[in-house]
Parts: sequence; C-alpha cells; structure tokens
Amino acid sequence: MRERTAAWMAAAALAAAGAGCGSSSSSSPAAPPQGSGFFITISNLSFSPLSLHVPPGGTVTVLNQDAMQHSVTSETTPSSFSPGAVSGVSFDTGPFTGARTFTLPTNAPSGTVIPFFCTVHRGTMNTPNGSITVDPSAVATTASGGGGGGGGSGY
Ligand SMILES: [Cu+2]
Repeated sequence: MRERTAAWMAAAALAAAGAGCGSSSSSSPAAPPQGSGFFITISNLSFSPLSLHVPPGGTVTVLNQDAMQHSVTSETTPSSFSPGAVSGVSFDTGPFTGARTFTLPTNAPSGTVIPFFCTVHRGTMNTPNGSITVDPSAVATTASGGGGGGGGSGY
C-alpha cells in the first residue's frame, strides 16, 4: 500500500525505533545530552572516569546524576581543594545539578594534567579528585550509547 516515499520513511523510522525491539523496553535514564564528546559523570558523590583525556579545544560535558549540587573545578595540585590552573589551563562549572559544559583552551599544552575537585564537597566526595589530561589523540565518546545517527536531518 505504501508508496516509495512512505516506505522509505517507514524504514527509517523502524531503523530508529527498532534498535531495542524484541526485548523488554528498558527504561532509559533521564535524557542525557545527545551526540559524542567528552564526558564526566558524577553519581553517588563520585567522579567517573577519574582520568579523562581531552584534546586541546575539546568540550567536556559534566553530567551530575545526584540530586545535590556538585562542581568540577580545576586545582593546581590534587586535594588542595582550591581553584587553580595548571600550565594556564583552568575550568570551573560552578555548583550545578543536571549538566554543564566547559571547553579547554585550543592552546592547552599537550600532556598537561589538570586535577579537579568539587567545591561543594571537597574531601568528602567519595572520589575527592579527578583529572583531565590534555591529549591531542583523545577520542570522543558517546554519553550513553544512544542509537547513533538516528533521525536523519532531512532537508
Ligand atoms: Cu560535590
């Protein structure tokens, strides 16, 4: 019954929706940002990963999955719990819930390791310190295994 255009659209819709077809539909967690990039997740007062590689100019998305506010704030030395920079590179989301992003300078020196902490909880985080390493070869990842590419942009 469908004409070609309709069939094409139906096929696209199936491709987008059919990924999880067949198994019990698992409830997806609170909609994370789409697309690929560099991600730090905060859950249960813990940063993950504890060491993240990001290229110069890379944008980091921080997902706070706790109900309380956290921050990702650079410090010069681990456990100093005082905002600071390493080789001129600093960042600070400020306390927030939900998601925040920050971007490394495009001239951030390769190999720079910038520790970070949470200004709200400092040493009482389950993971008091994490770090970002400036790495030009770092590869972006996807926030939470989204369907990849779904929903063509059309025209
Ligand atoms: Cu915190």
